Amino acid sequence: MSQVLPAEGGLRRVIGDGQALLDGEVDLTPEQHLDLYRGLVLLRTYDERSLVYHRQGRVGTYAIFWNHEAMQAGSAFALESRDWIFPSYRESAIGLLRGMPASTVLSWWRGHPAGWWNPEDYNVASICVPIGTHVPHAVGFAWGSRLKREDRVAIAYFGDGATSEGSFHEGATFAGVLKAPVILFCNNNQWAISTPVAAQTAAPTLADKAIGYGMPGVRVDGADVLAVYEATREAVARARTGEGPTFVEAVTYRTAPHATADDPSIYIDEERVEEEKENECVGRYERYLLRMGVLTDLEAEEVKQEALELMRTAIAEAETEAPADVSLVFEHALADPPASFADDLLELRRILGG
Ligand SMILES: Cc1ncc(C[n+]2csc(CCOP(=O)(O)OP(=O)(O)O)c2C)c(N)n1
Ligand SMILES: [Mg+2]
Repeated sequence: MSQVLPAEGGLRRVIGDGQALLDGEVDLTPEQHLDLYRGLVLLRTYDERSLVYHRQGRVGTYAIFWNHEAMQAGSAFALESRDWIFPSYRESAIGLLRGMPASTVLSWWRGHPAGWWNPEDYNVASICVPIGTHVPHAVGFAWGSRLKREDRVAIAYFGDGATSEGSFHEGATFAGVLKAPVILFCNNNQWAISTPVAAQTAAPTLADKAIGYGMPGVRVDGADVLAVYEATREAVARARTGEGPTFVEAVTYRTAPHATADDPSIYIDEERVEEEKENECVGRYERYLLRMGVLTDLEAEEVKQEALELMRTAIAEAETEAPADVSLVFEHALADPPASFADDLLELRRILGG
């Protein structure tokens, strides 16, 4: 039986602090806990190594997701492999949880065509960079799957800022009206680059928006992987039984810059960042598993070393890809390219010195 504890500020919580705040339990076997932990560590390692690779000039601009791993791993763990994931740039590496090679994701951030995958290979849609435009895609996909009686659920990941976008509103409206089997998963890290969540809505919480679309809104502690898992599992069950969509608001505080090109020191609350780092999601779950006797320090170290090795191999693989020819930019832009593209390509080759 699962046991989800009510938490301060109306956020669902399962993991305690090893002291006064008691641990809850979820309905997972020790093996499942370890699988979830491996996924969490894999995402963390991907993220930390990517920042280093960026500083070394080996990947381009990169959207850091440090301390967002619990939202991603916890929610994805509640899905079946036939369910579809619609990620934003913040969930760029979520495909790793579906067996996508890390070199593919690294190639994406290197701007190389090897970074594109066939969504049907992993049931993971392309990474969406425009804010919120994938919400209607996920809803349409989920509705279509239902019409085809495929028993697939879709999940769309987006940020707090995305809830101000028209496409979020359109997608959520359709989802509610059509009872689409979809989960609208909002990563509320409280910032849209330098715009605080208070500037996105006058509603007390983002979950409050759900009622206007006729769907339940759930709020969870986004750094508590088990609370995220539980909340998403319930949403998945609702979707599968035809009850329709759920809006999940997973709350954290962004501890890293928006992306590698951002300097948050001029707008962010540094004290709050430090607090959040102290309580970051991988350490929290690790300590929980140690308390439960499901994990040992030695096993934790092995999991981390495996993930590091995987990343070392992946970056080496990504770097052995032959450089892509710039003509690809033009060839795949339009089905019927204008004649001027030929001149543009020549000009680009001249600029690049090719
Ligand atoms: C349609 C659109 N408008 C503006 C941008 C520029 N932009 C990139 S990230 C971002 C902030 C998004 O914040 P949020 O939705 O909270 O997601 P987070 O980055 O915090 O995960 C903006 C405005 C964009 N990518 N797409
Ligand atoms: Mg945000």
